Amino acid sequence: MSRPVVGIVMGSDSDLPVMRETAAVLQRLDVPFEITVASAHRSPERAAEYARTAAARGLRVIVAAAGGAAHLAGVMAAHTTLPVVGVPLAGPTLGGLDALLSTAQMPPGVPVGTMAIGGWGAQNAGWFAAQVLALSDPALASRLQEHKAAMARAVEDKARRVTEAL
Ligand code: RP5
Repeated sequence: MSRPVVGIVMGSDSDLPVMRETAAVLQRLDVPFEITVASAHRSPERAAEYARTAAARGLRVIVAAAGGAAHLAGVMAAHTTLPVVGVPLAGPTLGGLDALLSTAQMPPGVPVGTMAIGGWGAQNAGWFAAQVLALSDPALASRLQEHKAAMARAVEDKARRVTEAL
């Protein structure tokens, strides 16, 4: 098993059903990752320590997901210069808009690359992390290229089926 290069960190284990989607994309692309729980509010020391030690442990991208007042990705970005990808998750109210704004509205100098709310964002966090890693991994770049070609073929098939349905 290769050393993880992507770290997925979630505010709670209740975020796992959505964040499995990031894991699935990384598994599909054969990108080694780790996944854990750390909370910006409930375990601030653990969260800071995770980010501070991430680069030395071999991680190259951090994906941070949280719901509500979602400060986890921002805390990651505060403690590392690795690229941080934020995934805002929907809580019981506000549909994730709270988490989207908390994750995206970072002050200058401390960026979080913020994805869409929920499952789309979780999937794209995987694709985005892979695209960052592909800058120095030609084999991964080629797998990403194959994926783009497959998506384009799928659209062609849909267009043909729509035409044939009428
Ligand atoms: C956030 O609060 C977590 O990321 C989660 O989305 C939400 C609820 O957490 P639990 O109460 O389910 O642990 O910090």
